[in-house]
Amino acid sequence: MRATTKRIITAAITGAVHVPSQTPYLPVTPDQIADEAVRACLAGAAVAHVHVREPDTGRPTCSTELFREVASKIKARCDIVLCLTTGGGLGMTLEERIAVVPALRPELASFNMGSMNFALYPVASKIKEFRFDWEKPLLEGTEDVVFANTFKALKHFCRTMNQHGTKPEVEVYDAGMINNAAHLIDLGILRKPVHLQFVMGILGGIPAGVENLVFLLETARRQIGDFTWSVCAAGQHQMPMGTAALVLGGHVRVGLEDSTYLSRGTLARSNAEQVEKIVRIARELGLEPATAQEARHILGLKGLDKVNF
Ligand code: KMH
Ligand code: ZN
Repeated sequence: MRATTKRIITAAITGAVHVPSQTPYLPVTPDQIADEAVRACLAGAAVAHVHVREPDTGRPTCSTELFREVASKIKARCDIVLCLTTGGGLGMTLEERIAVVPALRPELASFNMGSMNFALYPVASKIKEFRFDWEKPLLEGTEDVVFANTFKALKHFCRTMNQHGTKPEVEVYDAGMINNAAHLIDLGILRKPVHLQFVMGILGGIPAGVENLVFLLETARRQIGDFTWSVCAAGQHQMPMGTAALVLGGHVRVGLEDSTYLSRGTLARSNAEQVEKIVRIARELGLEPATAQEARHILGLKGLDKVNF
């Protein structure tokens, strides 16, 4: 069989990792987040991974009202697949994080496959001036934070997604999380075919690197069998690891959630700029960005007519 040349490009629009003081281009208000997602779609993204922030301060939140506002604004303007976060942000409870799934019944939602240190504190000392008083304590506090996703929580999140027809996008930050996913598959809770997002280069997770990506892929093939997969990598690793994913037959995520830069020393002015760059790279490799409809087919999603926003 001929391998498909279509690759799903996800744009992770704003996240909960970066703070507004790192870049003036980080979208914060519902209109900014929606505009960025629509522009990313026009540039070739088939999926927008969405977090929301308090409009006045840029602080990450998981308000279902804000999610609804953003999601409906995007849906009114384009057919991009929305992958809503259930990772949320630091300090959010499990119930707060999962609430968006029953409320909006999205096609796709992130599903963080285990607990880990999730450390952002080295960034704090690099920021000269903070615009908001929540930013420094939040970054520094990650020296003593565990991003908790116990098996009990994983089962609850996955069952909730199953109940609402939301496909889990399995976020894998390290090899042990593949083991966790295989366990949930064995229990019949996580349904195949699974979609894995390998998240590389987080302090607390696996370092970014081609050898490590190959190791994750081989481990997943042994443990899970067939699956679809994508790569996102933090900071300077974003484009090189995205390119490696394309070469190895995977899909790719870019976006300001993972890197505020377009290239060394140059801030990305929008998510669309990063999408355009990875589209250029893909085309040089003889690959084409999948449309949102093609992404729905590849991932086996329920369709935009079945969401609740
Ligand atoms: N922030 C990324 C490192 C989520 O939103 O659930 C991973 C992520 C997880 O996107
Ligand atoms: Zn995210």
